Amino acid sequence: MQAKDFGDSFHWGVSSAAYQTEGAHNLDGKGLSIWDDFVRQKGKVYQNQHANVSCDFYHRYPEDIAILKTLGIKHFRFSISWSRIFPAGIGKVNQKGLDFYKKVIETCLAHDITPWITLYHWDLPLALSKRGGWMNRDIIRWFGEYVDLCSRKLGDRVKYWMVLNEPLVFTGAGYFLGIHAPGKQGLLPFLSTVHHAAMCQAEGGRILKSNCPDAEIGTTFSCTLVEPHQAVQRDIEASKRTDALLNRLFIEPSLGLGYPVDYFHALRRIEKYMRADDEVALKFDFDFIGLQNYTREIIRHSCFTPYIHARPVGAEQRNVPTNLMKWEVYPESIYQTLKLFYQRYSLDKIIITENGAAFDDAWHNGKIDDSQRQLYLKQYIAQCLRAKQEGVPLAGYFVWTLTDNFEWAEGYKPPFGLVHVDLTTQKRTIKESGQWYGRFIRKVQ
Ligand code: IFM
Repeated sequence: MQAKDFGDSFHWGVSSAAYQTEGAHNLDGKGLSIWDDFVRQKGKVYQNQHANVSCDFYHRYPEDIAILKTLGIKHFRFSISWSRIFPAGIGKVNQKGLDFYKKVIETCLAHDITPWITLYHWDLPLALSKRGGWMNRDIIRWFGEYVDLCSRKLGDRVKYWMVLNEPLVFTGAGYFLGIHAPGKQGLLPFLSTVHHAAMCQAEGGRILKSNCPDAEIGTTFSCTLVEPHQAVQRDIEASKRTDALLNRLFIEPSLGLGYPVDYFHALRRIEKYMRADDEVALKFDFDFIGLQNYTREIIRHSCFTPYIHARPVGAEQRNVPTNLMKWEVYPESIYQTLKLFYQRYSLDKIIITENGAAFDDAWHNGKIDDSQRQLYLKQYIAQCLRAKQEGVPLAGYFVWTLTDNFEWAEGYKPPFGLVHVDLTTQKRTIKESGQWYGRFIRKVQ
């Protein structure tokens, strides 16, 4: 397999996110986000770690972008921190925050690297969370103000935009399970945030399109291959409900198909949050769909799991290869997921906006030998090629992630980066996987 097998116009990149990398959580006028607050609560994050400094991308972006240049990575996906731009979420703009993103964009462009911007990667301004955050329907207006400003101020330099990052994860982990910020739990907080996030997904797309008519507008979804544990009716039905939750919930309303209530009845209660014209307002014709796949889930029926009556059979229990997140390493999941989304929805353009793995890194003579990550990437990329050769309109692939960074509730324990960061000295060391990815996409292998 060679990068050129994907065609000359294929976008090879890396992805990152503001809260996970920037640090400078309270510098230069930035307001706090729900994650700045969540990490202060004892016991929420592994070893009570936080991202107040993290890998200090805020100050070290020139060095990180220079690494991209060295490796020949021409596409860089990063997110904007809403509370760096609007410290209180809406109203007064923090010029220094805007200037920071302008400088990051300028530096990318000066190195011939294309910036891809995600507008929301989970760091809601704390001030808005205190007013109900994603549970408050006013978020559609608040988010609109934020998207409008970013696209007007940065749109002349940025062609590729993504509205939300993995809405199922920030609504599910943050408002149902309570394991991510802001730590809310329950079906109703979850369903209200799902509906408001789906409304913002479409509204954000419309605002971007109107301010930047030549831009390519996308949004991203976490997606997982879901398979029944056994070929019995109860497990098959349980996997359909899980698939509705993991793979259908956010894309279907944007395509005008409504919420997948026929597959997962508990979702019907979402109607309580819907108003007369919402079904139309949920639709937006995205230029591309970002899919983020890491693994598969094997699902069995479970009477004890509320609402969904399904539970995953863990990878460790199945004795299959895993990474440090305890996620199964199953390269075919990306192929199957690409085929599923393409066949189910006839999408015109798909980008893998994230794929990657956390493995321990071994140092040998000053080098980091992370052969497991390298193998993982090779195998997953090969499955992407298989899907592309079978007609899936795959136009890009982004590794999660450039530098090791703050992995949410897991803290810094699972490293995903192509580049190691010593959090004491901030020294960057390119891992063997990073060198390999660079060689691969420079087509000189
Ligand atoms: O680190 C996250 C990222 O923020 C969203 N997608 C999955 C990654 C790995 O867990």
